[in-house]
Amino acid sequence: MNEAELRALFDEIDTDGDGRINIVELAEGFKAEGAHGHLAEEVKKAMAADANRDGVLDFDEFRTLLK
Ligand SMILES: [Ca+2]
Ligand SMILES: [Ca+2]
Repeated sequence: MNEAELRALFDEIDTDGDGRINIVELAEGFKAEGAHGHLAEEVKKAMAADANRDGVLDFDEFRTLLK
């Protein structure tokens, strides 16, 4: 996934457009992608990428997650 694709996906998940993905947006995003497995587990795994522990994923953290 290149930078532009990452940005597009980020913007898609960031439904309120504040430049950060919160846990609700993340859960909705996984649902929209038709995530397999346990949704809560997927969200928990994703939030492990929250390096500065502010409870939301910024673009850098999101990029790290999908790398
Ligand atoms: Ca957001
Ligand atoms: Ca963060």
